[in-house]
Amino acid sequence: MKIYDWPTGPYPARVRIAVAEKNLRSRVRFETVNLFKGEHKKPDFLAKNYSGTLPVLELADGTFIAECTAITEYLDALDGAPTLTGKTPREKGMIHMMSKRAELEMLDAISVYFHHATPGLGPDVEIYQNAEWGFRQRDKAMNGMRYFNAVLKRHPFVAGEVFSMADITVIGGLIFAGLVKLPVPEECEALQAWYARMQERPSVKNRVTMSDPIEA
Ligand SMILES: N[C@@H](CCC(=O)N[C@@H](CS)C(=O)NCC(=O)O)C(=O)O
Repeated sequence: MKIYDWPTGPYPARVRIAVAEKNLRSRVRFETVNLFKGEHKKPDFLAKNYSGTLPVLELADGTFIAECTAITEYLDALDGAPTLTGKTPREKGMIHMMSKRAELEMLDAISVYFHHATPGLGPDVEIYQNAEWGFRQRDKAMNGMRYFNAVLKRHPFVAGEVFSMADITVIGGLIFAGLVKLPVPEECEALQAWYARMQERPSVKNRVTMSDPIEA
């Protein structure tokens, strides 16, 4: 399998963490697509992913799977023993909901802030910016952090009692928050304590360096 990737990107981080959690590193080859040069908006990349975003998984038969959630679901299903996306219908529903909520309320909102209210990927790539929209999304993301803080006061992981894709999505959000210097509000102690625990997981800690050496 090949993953089109940007090693330090918050969305690619989600898939890198999933690869590590599923012990799939030896079956994956990463290929860097330079976001700051706008390589993800060029026709040959758009032919792989219409949305022009990273990461994208390419299968041996030439199938392209974009969207972190879809890629994670694919990787998790490969060994017939899902650990990230739920085993029972209830777990699957809860994990998908909480992961989507983490995108809507935090990660994607921070992404909009980055692309609209900061220099983002630079003037050659950011051809339309709307700063007011960006700042609104920043405020939405801060409220999202307060929401996940409340969730994590009730149980140890984002979707309940076990680590899942929903945790990975919130981790992606906080990685992005760190990159754009949006601090987690001081009162969000449960979220901060959970994030400190998450950063101790080898899959999270080693997500950037895992790209070398290429083993497969
Ligand atoms: N919904 C997509 C979002 C992916 C995304 O926004 N990826 C970032 C990389 S960190 C990207 O490609 N940004 C470039 C851009 O939006 O121009 C997913 O879950 O995979």
